Amino acid sequence: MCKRNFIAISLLFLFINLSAEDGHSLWLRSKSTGSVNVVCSENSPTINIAKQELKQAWRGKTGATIALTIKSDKLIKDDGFKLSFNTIQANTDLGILYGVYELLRRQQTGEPIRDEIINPSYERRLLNHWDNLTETIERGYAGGSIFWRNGKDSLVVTEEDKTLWREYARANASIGINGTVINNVNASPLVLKSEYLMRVKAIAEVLRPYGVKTYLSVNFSSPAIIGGLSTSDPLNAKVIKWWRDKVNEIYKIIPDFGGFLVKANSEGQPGPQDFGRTHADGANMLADALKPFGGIVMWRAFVYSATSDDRAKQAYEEFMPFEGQFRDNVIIQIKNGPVDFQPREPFSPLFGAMEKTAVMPELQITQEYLGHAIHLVFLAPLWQEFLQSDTYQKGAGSTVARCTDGTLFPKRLTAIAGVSNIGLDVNWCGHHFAQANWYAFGRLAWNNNLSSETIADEWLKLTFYNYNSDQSEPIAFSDDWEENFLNPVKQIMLESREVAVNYMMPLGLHHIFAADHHYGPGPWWAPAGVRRDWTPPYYHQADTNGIGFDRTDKGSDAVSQYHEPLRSQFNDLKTCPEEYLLWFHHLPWNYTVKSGRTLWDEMCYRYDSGLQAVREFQKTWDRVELYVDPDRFTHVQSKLRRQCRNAQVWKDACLLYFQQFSRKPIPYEIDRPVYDLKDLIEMDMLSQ
Ligand code: BDP
Repeated sequence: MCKRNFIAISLLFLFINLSAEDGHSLWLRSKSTGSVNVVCSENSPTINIAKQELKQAWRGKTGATIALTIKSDKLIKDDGFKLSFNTIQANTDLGILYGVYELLRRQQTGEPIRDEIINPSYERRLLNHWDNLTETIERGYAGGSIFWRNGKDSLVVTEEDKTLWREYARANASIGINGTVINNVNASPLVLKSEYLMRVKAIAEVLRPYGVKTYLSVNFSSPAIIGGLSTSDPLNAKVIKWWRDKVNEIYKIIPDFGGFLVKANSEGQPGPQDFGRTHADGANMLADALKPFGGIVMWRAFVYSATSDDRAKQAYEEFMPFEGQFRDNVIIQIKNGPVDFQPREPFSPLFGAMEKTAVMPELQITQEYLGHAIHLVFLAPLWQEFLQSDTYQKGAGSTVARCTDGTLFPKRLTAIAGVSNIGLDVNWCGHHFAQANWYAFGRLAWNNNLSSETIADEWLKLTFYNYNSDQSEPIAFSDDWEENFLNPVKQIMLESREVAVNYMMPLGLHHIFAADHHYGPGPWWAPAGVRRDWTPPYYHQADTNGIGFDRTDKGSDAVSQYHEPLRSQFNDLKTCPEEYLLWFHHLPWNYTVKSGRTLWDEMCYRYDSGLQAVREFQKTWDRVELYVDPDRFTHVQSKLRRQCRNAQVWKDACLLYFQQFSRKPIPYEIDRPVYDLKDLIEMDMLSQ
């Protein structure tokens, strides 16, 4: 930093209130800088929130007038709205609220406000909470559940509960999320018992004014487990009646209930196959019960069996035979990749396959496979890569986004889900930067064409800009702030996913974690008795001849599940994108990659470059100290230190392990490993 800048920053530091922030306010930190007159003839809980938000965070001209108008316009869809300088028009109250949040965001980020109609990409934009009824969260890294408590009074609803749920609903509404599944997909049947439903009702009441609908994950065996029936066979008349009655009971207390999410016949969960029935039988039975009330079924396609030759092929094989057999209020919920939320996967071939059945993407916001709440990994680039992948379903340009958002199939139900990273931690997500992933999911669900850069830019401005203590800082961001904070930190965010891929599993490697924690490396991990498809050697297939999973037409032939020209592109080594090389091919260690290096050398370089990049992130972060309040600064600094140590472990573990097969030296210009493989294996050092 030059001396002039240093003085400027020091002065800035004196005048700006950098008081400690705990992150609880998320991206909603701004307070109004003046008064605004809101003209609106309507009154409803949602409209009242809209008015209040305008008054609370208005940063436009003092004394300006803004009209909120509910008037239908056929160009305004669903929850969309028309924004102009002094009016927000929408078809619904919720559309008005979304318009208000958009206007306020633009005032805060300095984005221009002009006449524009803004419609959401997806009709249903949902979070999925993997929260257990006992307060723990499956794959949750930010404390306990915000919805469920453990112990004696666990079903008593307190004022603190309601405050938290209200803050949660507000944050979701501010980014366009309009639904939430409040319990784990590995669902306890108890949630459907009347006493639990009363808590669900209380949650739904708090979320309702913010336009966030409540949904539940259900256990397919509920009729037998809590209903006392002898079976849960979906074609059995008593079972059908049990579900109908249960659905009636739910809608009586929650009239706008959203519907059910179901994980069936997957990882030990019960499902229709237990009774010789199909996914379509199971989903349709529930759909029929929900239909009269407008409810939907989100039926997950995350299925795989222990005996298959290739887990990546199974969802497609199991679901394609039922194409067109599902009711129109059923939507098949598919994870972005064919295996399981890995740092990088090609898109699941089920996108772009179904013509007559609605399908929806499931993304994972919680960083199960991307460093939990410890690593700074901004996920928008991963999701953007997925949404913009071309499936070629209806020729070139049939991106996943267009196949799922109603563009290519206009009459289908549209939805998108993100597995939440929210918990009881004060900052909600465990890592301040993990909030950016919640934010990014909402923004992409609203507009699946937004760029990662735009999202990062918005989020950083909203989350880190320091307002004067009297909140009077003008809208324009100082050059100095942009140059010294915004741009370098945005760069960290935008690079972070690729960097994580490099230090964890570059070149198409996947699922090489030790054990079930899905945190640290364990390419060797294969204890006796563990399902083969739950062990890394199943995925990397390393031996002295080479490494990688052969999914070409000479191997498992997973490539054939993709449309041409993708099938041939992935199948042919010359055209297979390098980032998917070892996903689709088993290659010799001395295979020459695009850089001209051997595969082994390239792996070494990639692992090392991932580690070096985290070191650079640390330097960049240390340089921005003057722009961040001390609490958030040191919190992130400490997480980055840990991420760096972890990246070192990843690099050493993977290179030293694979070196046993490659039998080649690590290129001498690369920093040497600092750990011994033996210690890494014995200690499972990163078992988070
Ligand atoms: C895997 C998780 C597991 C989930 C499962 C799912 O490890 O905890 O239950 O996905 O999505 O990624 O059902």
